[in-house]
Amino acid sequence: MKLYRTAAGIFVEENSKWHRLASSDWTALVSRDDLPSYLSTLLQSATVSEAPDPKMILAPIESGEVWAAGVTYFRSRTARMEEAEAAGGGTFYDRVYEAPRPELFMKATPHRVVGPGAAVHIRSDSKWNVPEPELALVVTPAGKLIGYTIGNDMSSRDIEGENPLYLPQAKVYTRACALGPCILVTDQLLPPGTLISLRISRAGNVVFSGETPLSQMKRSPLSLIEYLYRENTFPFGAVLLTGTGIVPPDSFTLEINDEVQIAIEGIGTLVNPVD
Ligand code: DO4
Ligand code: MG
Repeated sequence: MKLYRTAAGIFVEENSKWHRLASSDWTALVSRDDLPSYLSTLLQSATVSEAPDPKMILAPIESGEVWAAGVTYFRSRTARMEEAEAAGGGTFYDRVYEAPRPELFMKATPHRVVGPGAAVHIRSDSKWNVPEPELALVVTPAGKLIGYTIGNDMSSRDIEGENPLYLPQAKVYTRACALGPCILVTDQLLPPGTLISLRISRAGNVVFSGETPLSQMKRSPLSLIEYLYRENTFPFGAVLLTGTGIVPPDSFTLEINDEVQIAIEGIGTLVNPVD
């Protein structure tokens, strides 16, 4: 079951049939611990509607916060160790990869997030930028996992590599995060073989592509949620990005007008231009 937030209301897609919900209160819906069963019950008596116009689809967040985990894949650990070596920060990443406590950072508030088709941004004071394709967990105020979406954790690698203390500037700025296109509503874990793939196109040509199965992630979604909710409250819930396992080579940087396409099996594809 997939839940879409759109400019024309909230839609559910199940088995290629679309239903428009009577409620337009997105935050109340994604705050429900029983969302999977609640929607199943609603759909039993819901009438079928037209599919929403894809241009109307919005990011699946209205209130709340986006957080992110880092260095949860070996590929990210190695890329970070290389980029921070000259600054003396090389061993931090190795240590956090091995440590029980994960790296967690605040990524975005809703006004910094874009939805499908809207442009993600590269900082004008950075020369080395990459998208990070990540599985995103949708978590209720009570800390319950109720679904998944796709996240792009846009990152300025030269800024974070210059000094690990610059991480918030490398990660948090206007339009540094894309989410969407929907929430796959389920409280089940995804199969470990689920593939995350990234394709970056420039003037119609693919300039980078890569993929990783979820099984390469070192930490479990539930342990990341447990750490995030320790000593922390989320009155409107949280979206938690789970880290990247796909990093383009060091010679690659995003350019204005590139197109970033991230697909996760079972959820869909998130496409954003870059400006
Ligand atoms: O500490 C750097 C950030 C790591 C990150 O965002 C990732 O691994 O996805
Ligand atoms: Mg990341």
